[in-house]
Amino acid sequence: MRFSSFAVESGGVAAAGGQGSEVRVWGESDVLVVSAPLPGVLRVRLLPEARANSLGFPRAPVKQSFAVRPDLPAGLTLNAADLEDELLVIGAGLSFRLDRVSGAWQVLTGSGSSARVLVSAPVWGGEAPTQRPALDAERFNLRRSRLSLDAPEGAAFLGFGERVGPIDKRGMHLTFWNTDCFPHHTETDPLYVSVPFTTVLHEGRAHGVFVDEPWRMEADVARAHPHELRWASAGPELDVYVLSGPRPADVLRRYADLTGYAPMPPLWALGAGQSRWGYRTAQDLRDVIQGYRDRNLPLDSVYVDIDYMDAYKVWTVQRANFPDLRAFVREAGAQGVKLVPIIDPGVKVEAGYDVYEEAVRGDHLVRTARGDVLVGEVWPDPAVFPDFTRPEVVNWWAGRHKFFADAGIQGQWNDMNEPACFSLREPRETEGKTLPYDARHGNRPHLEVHNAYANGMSEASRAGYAKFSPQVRPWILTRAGYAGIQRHATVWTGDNTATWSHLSLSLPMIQGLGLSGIPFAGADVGGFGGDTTGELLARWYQAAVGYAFLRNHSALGTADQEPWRFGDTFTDVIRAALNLRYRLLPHLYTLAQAATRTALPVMRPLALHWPADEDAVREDTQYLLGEGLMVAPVLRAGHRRRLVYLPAGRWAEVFNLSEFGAVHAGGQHVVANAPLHTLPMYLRAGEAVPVTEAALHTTSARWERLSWLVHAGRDGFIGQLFEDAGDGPAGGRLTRLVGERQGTRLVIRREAEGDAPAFEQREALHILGLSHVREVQGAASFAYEDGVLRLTLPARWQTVTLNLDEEDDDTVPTDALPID
Ligand code: MIG
Repeated sequence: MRFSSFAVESGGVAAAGGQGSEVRVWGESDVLVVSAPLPGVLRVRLLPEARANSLGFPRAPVKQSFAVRPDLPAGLTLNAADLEDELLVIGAGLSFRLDRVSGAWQVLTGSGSSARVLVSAPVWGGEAPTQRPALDAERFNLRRSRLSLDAPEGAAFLGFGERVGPIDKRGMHLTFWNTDCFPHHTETDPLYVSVPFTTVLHEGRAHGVFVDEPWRMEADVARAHPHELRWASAGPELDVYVLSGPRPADVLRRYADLTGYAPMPPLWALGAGQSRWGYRTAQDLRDVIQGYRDRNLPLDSVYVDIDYMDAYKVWTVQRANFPDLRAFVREAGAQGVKLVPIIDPGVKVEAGYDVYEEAVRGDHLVRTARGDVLVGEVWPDPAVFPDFTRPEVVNWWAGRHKFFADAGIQGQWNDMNEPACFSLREPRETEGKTLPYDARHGNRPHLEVHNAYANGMSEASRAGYAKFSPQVRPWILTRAGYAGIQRHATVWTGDNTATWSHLSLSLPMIQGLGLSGIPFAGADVGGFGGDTTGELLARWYQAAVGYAFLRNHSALGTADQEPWRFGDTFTDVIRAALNLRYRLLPHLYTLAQAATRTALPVMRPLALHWPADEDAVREDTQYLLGEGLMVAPVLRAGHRRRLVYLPAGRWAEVFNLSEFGAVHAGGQHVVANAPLHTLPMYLRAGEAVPVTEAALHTTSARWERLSWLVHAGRDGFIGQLFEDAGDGPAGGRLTRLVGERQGTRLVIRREAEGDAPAFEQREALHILGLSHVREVQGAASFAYEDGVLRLTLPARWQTVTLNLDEEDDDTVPTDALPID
């Protein structure tokens, strides 16, 4: 019998059965611990060979997680029952069944005849993934702990962090090892961000599996073995969380309940950014800002890459290039533009350089297996690496941010935090250009904490700005990350290339990050490596209208790719795309705020809202902004039309966020006409989306002019709007616009929670789908234009009532799953 003994523990007191917060099972050598951290979440710690591996057998060692939020409340109560050779544990709305003889286990939802198996591990441990053995797999025992889960026919596996490939990762072999690879290709794995969390869709229902191990891991997603999801970790255990659904949105919410929600970004971070590796001086940036303003192009931020530093020394500025950083930040600010500087982790070794001296004095650095400070080469050469896995080092680094905060900066770009290391003074075994497997972080090997390195660095940045500039919202951009990174930073997808395939790839990559609990993400617009073209750049800006993070960035030595570099035709198309973005900001900001409460990403894959529709689940060339606004950019050179998949419901073509076109029944593909200046969009019946006017930069998220684009369904419609100052402390007003059909009337109400605005909002409604309105009460004016009812509203309106003709019955009910 593999598991001969078990104990139910509550507050450290063990009993042989009954109730407690933890059920621990053990036998000759293995340990398994079940707990229920949150409703709908069961945690199963698997410790094979624990007797040989861990201190305190048959207890499980205390574990510090980089992913789980630090303020997680105490776990829920479990009930355990010993049924001969089977152990049954019930808690958190789930049940866990263990065959004590074989070690096979399952997690189920529901009970009796409605019970469904979510996760099934038919053998204890299981075989290692067989694909692509890593370098030195044997010597470092990279597949030390293993788990095989059933992968039922037809199930789709979403998420897993930052990955190439389609939305469904079934058929892929994935490695969790944050890697700086330039250039990456459409087959490269792994990339910069590792999140061992997947949402499994099966028969229209969702559940989640999260393996909280920062150790190097692999997952074989039904590739080598078509009906198994195999995990392997270089660490001594697998810490598995099973999250119940039934909707993908439930899984994401539970994952964020466990690992934390993203904080609210300032509004300017949703505006347009311009960057380039090659902007060197304050004058370069001044010219860029002027270039935008001269051409009436919206811009909210400029980025400055490594060349601003003095000899690549972090927390320094080369005086000749930036004579007065603070003055420049103020000057850019007067144009509505924020400055975001890059910071790398590598610290130059140089006697007398205060950052280096402090790091050495404070014992803040990563060491070699022998115990010396580890020295490598990055941009600074030689360079040493702060050990961001230790809280005191995070604290020290946070303190360094005073340097930028004092200059009036509130955003930061953290690069190279995989960590990247071009070469080592003393070569040792490793994987990719990073630190050696056996480097030391306190007493942990690099192999254990590599993936979590960026989390500590970004946590420090957020904490630093929060401390030194408490009046504004910090905004941090990171390249690398592990589960939980969403608490600290927005992710950009690193070094893509100026190719059409990378434009296409950006959509499943960003959506995959969203499905990995990271709602704020974006890709370099125009492509980082290689020379872009006017057409590619224009189409990229269109596709990026719904990126949560929109920034044009390119590599040193590539052709200039600011929006005006390819002639007026393309500049005009790009301006139109940027104007769309700025007009959509009320909606995007509302989605951003929703992300901080629901974990639903800004750019949503169709799979989130239509998990039972196979065409929707597999569609990765389109995305949703909210439940009902579909965006279908052109992703191919020369194309002027494209196929668009519309899920169930009725969808109206929307042009330029102001005109409606044909209405299509969903559940089919339609052809969109998309000449160069057009970004195809569709609004679903039952949805209302708030938009404003174009602007050259953001100011406040209290929109003085607001229009609702409404596609009325048979039952009416619903829309949401979040407003606040756009920066500073949290708090604001959430408004629901509700249109409700009551017999032959449609009553439109505005329901607001939170502070009332201290200004007069000028509001209008543009409603499609109501062609027979006879009479309107409560509006300032109304008129029909091409079948669209246009209403202007008096200040502080509350209700508008439309009297409809009986025969107005040409819409069908909405059938989207409600989310909030
Ligand atoms: O070794 O700072 O992904 O955005 O421009 C390259 C220079 C370092 C990689 C980043 C890229 C940035 C570049 N960096």
